[in-house]
Amino acid sequence: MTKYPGPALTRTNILLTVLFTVLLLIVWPVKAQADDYIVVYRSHLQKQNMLNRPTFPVSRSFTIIPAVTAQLDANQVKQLRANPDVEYVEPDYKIYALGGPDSNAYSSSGINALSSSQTIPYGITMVNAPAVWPRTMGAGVRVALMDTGISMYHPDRGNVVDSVSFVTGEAVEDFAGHGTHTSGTIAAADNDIGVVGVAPQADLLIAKVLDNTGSGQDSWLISGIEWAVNNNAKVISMSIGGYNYSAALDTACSNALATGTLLVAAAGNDNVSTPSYPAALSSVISVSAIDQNKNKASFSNYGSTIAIAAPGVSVDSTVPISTDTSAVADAVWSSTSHQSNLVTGTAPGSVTGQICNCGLADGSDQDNTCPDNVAGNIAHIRRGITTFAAKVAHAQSKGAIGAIISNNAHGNFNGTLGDGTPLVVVSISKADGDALQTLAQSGISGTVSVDGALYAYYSGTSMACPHVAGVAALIFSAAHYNITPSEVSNILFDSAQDLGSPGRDDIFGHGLADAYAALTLEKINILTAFADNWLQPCSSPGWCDGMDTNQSGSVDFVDFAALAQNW
Ligand SMILES: [Ca+2]
Ligand SMILES: [Ca+2]
Repeated sequence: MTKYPGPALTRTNILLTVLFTVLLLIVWPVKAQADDYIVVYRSHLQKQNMLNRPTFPVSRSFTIIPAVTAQLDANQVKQLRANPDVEYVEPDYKIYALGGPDSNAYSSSGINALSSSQTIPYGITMVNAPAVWPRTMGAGVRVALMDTGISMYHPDRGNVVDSVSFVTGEAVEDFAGHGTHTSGTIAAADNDIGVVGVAPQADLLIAKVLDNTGSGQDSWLISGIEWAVNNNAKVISMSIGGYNYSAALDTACSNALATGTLLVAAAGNDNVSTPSYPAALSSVISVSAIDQNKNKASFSNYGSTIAIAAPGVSVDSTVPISTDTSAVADAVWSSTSHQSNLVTGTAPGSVTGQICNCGLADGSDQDNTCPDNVAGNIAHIRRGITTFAAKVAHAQSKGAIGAIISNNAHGNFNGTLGDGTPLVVVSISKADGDALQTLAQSGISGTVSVDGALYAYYSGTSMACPHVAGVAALIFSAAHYNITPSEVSNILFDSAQDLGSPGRDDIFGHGLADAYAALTLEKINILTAFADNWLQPCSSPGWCDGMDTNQSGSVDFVDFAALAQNW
């Protein structure tokens, strides 16, 4: 065997190699690539032990599962996987909103302006919600929405009892549109405008777990589920999905179900049988989409995990005005319109009042503070120094109802608030601002308006999911005892309108969700339970906990009378 001698390792060669390597590191510093991971410990105690002496920077910590999230490089992942305290480490997968505007979403004139009447979208009727509204509109039931947030100052917004953003650097305010749309299908207000949701009196818990582009990560969703459970959500609606299975998300959903929360998710929009998560998890009700004719939506996923179907094609619901690119902003004074742009995050509508100079509205001195008479009037704010959000918040704190932000450089501009505002806010050019500044000194009134679509047609299994979440809320609300999530899902499935091949199938699951049939079945169930348990002792916690109204230890005629009163 011939050995080929390699180059001699002379001192000069070694030195050159070292120098070259150092040079390489200086010119191209090689940083180990770090990605987002979920690190799941064997117990909460073991997780806490690590947090007491962290060996890596933790970005999120959970209570619903013994886990944290962190940015880790391959070497750190390897070390953690070898750590006996760690059960597993998995990538923090991306998840996405599963619906969006139709091609003509905003073009229909009927939904653009606020009219003096309310229309019931076809899907609300198709799930038979109006038929049960005389009995319940979902009052007293908390439905948590895992989505892109909500347009907080939408005039047809449902009853939001609490909200939080789990998206770093983004407020709850929905600049995507998706979350406002799904929230409207669940609980848009029953009033004389726009649309109405399946359960318009339900209490909404808004968790922003998708950013303003509609994407998120499993860990953000887990944070949202944890928050929903801690805030006594009865239903969690997830119009979200991705094709990567996460054991951490699986455990979080199972734990949420075990604490009494029903979970519903969109099946996915790729017309495939591939399981999408969280929908395909065993603890989650997976919803496929149908159209106005109760046919499968062309895009809807299908397969063995589909549990139920609901309308998801061209669904009319609420959207933030700033998602309408043809929305029109206007600022009028001296009987003249001045070229204006809406400031993203503005409330829709039109306000009229005195225009008051607020300078930079940063509160730094008298010239840059809104005067007291701005209350109930319009603030004129100059651009510069601080954020539009801070300026508008200052004007709001002084009671302004609208704001005009004028440029500090030539021409017009587009601005964005970090959060939503109840004020109508537009921007104007520097030239118009300079003129307005002078006019406002001697007193002038004007009108600020933002007009555009507050409703739009969206399609996706994302639109089907909140129909089912709403029907579940109606069942919880109407139930005559402490009903459990598994009892609610059984009622949902057993009362669904069978579609397609007889019985459960892989396209429609158990069929179309039907609120009227569900509440009828709930009544039959309760009567059956009364008959089966009449005068029997309530030995263990169960259904008669909520039915034994006189706490006699069994269900009797007193309890039946109480039931009949609320029938
Ligand atoms: Ca309405
Ligand atoms: Ca069927």
